[in-house]
Order: sequence, then structure tokens, then C-alpha cells
Amino acid sequence: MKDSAESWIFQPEFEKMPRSKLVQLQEERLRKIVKYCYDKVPVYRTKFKHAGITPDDVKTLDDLEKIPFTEKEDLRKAYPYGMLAADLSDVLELHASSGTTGHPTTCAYTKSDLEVWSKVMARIYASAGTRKGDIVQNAYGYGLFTGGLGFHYGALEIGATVLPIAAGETERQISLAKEYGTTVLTCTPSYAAFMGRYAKEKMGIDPAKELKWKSGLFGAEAWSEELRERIEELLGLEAFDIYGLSEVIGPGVSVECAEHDGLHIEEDHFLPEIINPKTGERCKEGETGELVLTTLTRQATPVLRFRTGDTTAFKFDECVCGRASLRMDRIFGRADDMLKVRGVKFWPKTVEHALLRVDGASENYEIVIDRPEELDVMTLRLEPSKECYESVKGDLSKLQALVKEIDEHVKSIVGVKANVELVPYGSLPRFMGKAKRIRDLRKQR
Ligand code: DLL
Repeated sequence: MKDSAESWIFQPEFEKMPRSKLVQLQEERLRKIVKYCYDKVPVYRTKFKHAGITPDDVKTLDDLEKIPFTEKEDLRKAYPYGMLAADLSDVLELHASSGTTGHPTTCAYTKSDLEVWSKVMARIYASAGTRKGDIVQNAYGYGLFTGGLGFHYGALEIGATVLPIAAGETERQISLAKEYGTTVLTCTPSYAAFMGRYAKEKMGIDPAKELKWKSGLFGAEAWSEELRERIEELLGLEAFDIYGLSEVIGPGVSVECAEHDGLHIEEDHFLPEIINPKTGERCKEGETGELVLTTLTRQATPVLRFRTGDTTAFKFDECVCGRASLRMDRIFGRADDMLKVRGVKFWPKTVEHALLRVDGASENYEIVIDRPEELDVMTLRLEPSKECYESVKGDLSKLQALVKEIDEHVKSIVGVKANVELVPYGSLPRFMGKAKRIRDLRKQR
């Protein structure tokens, strides 16, 4: 790894705010946003009515639990403008989140929202050591996906230089990284890994030695510690996990600091809770559950107790970095992504964790689940790494040994037997944005 990125704190007055003062600020903002949502958005008024409450019933953080949840479905039903709390003429930017499972949802930003977004993204960059003088290669998709512009605004706010290259054109990414000497890479973790392999294998460039990337801000999808290690080694940078979602702001809800021990939540803007997804009740301290977020300052599309569908747990111990904010564990996955095979439940990320522990396994894999008769069958289609693929060509015994090792790892870590199928190097799809690695054929039967 290259020199560790030196983290710093962009807005210490908020990020290091003593808890009692922060709670006071959160409660002030909560009262205001609750009244604002009630006054401006009929959906909230109806929800409050059904729950038998008015904004006057919400005064403290403890009262938050009285407020009904907002679900993704509420936002879908209200598409395109039903959740808008500000005047449309005050909206400066509109994003629509991808509608893979139905209607899209609208995420709108007023001037003030864009300012908040820039500030929280600047905090996120600072946490990864980015400063004025850095050149950020922003390889998140620009457009309606919030990744591109969120990382763009944050870089401007911090005074860094941005190369707004967006996702794709991998050869150009590597050439420009070399020519311009970009120092920070921002993209999805799957694309970061792909870029590293591409540089080495197709262009004969070793990014760890020949590029200046010192840190990478990777998010938008769940990724394992093993993938982090691989990316760091391949690209010669320090990798930071960053979390966010369009319905709340885009990227910018939480980020790792140099300790890499959970993600600090920007709590003065996003009020977090963790609930049991089945009962809707708050989890006990440290328990894992579904993350629920309330936006405290959002003007255009504020959300109250939005169920993110993402599974995590809070970390309450103090962080040595000096930030006083609550931390969350890295996201295990989305509740609706959890797989159940032969009765065993697990996250796709756990499969990745098991897989990437095996030398010779590449990070290009696909999980296929089917139920040809009564029983579920999980097949793990995997490319061996290029080195492995080339060294074992034709040697069946070596390939068999690799299959056996993967098989054993998956069985012991995931708890389910998988049929391991090695496929030629380069045959599985590559992803510039969020990776899609699961094919659940049971749903089509
Ligand atoms: O993915 C915003 C974003 C862009 C975050 C760039 C980080 C970096 P959406 O497209 O609305 O927004 O998707 C949000 O992606 O609910 C999670 O399920 C997942 N997700 C985002 N960040 C992480 C992460 C952006 N660091 C959905 N780890 C969320 C795991 C993540 N999952």
C-alpha cells in the first residue's frame, strides 16, 4: 500500500459536536422538519392522521418513534411530484432513482439542499484525506444516478480538482490517470477492481506503481473486506467505504475515517435509527437491523423515518479520529437481497468474502440459484484469476484443487453447498456501475 491518506475534519464544529449539543440541534431540526413535512406534503398529513398524531406530538428524539415510517412504495406512488415539499420553481436539480422494481422515485434539490450535499460530501472527502491540490478522478456515473454529481460537488467544495470522466471507457480512464496524475479515485468497488485488472492485463500498466492514486472512495453497493484488500493491493491506494441513497441525499450519509472501523454518520443532517424489519420496533444497542433515516435539513424532498432496506448495526464506542458522530457497520446488504438457499439465509457479500479468501479466485463471479426439482441448487460460476488461468491451462488436477478449495470455503463460511463451476477468464460480465451478480432462477419458475 502507498502512504496512508491523512484524514482531516472538514467541519469540526458539527463533526466533533458534543452529544448533548448535537441532540439539542437534532431536536430543533426535527421539530421544524416534521412541521414542514406536515404542512407541505399531503402524504405525511394523511400518515399523521392515521397514526393519530400532529407535529406538536414530536418534540424530542424519543417522540420520533410515534411517526409512521416512509416506505419506498410511498415515494413510488407519489411519483413524480407528490413528495415535493418545496415549490417546483425553487428546485434546482431533479434526479430519478432507477425504477428496476417499479416506478422510479423523485429526488429533488433546492439551492440549500445542494449546499448541504456539497458540505457533507466535502466531509466525506476530508475523511479520506482529500485536499485542495488533489485531482479527483470521478468515475461514478453522471446523470440521474446521484453518484457522479454528488462526488463532483464535494470535490469542488473542498477545492480539489475534478476530472469528471464518469464510468466507462476504461482504457481512457487509465491513460488519463497516468497523464494527469490523478490522486483520488471515486467509483463503485466492482469498477475499481475491474480498472485495476484492465490496466495490468490489457495495458501493461501496474497502477500500484505507475499511478498516483492514494485513496479511493468506493460505495453504491455492498462489498467485502476481501475485495477491499484486493483493490488496495491492485491499485496501491487506501480504500474508503462510503454510503448513501438517492431518497435521502445521494452519496454523503456516512463514510469511513482512516480507522476503517465503521462509517461515521452525518448525524446533524440525517437522523439514524435501526429497527427490526419484521416488527418495526427499535433494535437494542448494537443489534443488527434495518437502517431508517430521517432527513433533518432537506427542503425539496424531505423524508421522515425512511426505511432504507439496508442492514447494519450501530457502533457506539468512541473513535480515535476525534469525530463524535455515531458509526454504523459496513452494510451487509439489502434485506431484499438476502438469499435463502435450502433454508439457509445469507448475504451475497458473505459468498464474496468466502470466495476471495482463495488464492486463484478472481473477483468475477456469479451466483445462480435454481430449484430444478424440490431442492434449491446454488451454482457459483467463477473466473479463476488471470495468472491462475494461464498457469493451469490444461492441467485438470490444478483446476480440480481450486474447485475443491472454493467449495470447502463456501461450505464452511456460508453454510451452504455450492456447485463450483470455473468459467474461462474474461467470460463473465464486467460492471462500470453497480454489479449484478445474482441470478435467482427460482423466481422464473
Ligand atoms: O448508490 C448513492 C451512492 C453513490 C452511494 C455513490 C455511494 C457512492 P442509490 O442508487 O439510490 O444511491 O442506491 C442506494 O445502494 O440503499 C444501498 O443498498 C446501496 N449502497 C449505497 N452505498 C453503499 C455502501 C447510491 N457503501 C442503495 N455499501 C442503498 C453497501 C451501499 N451498499
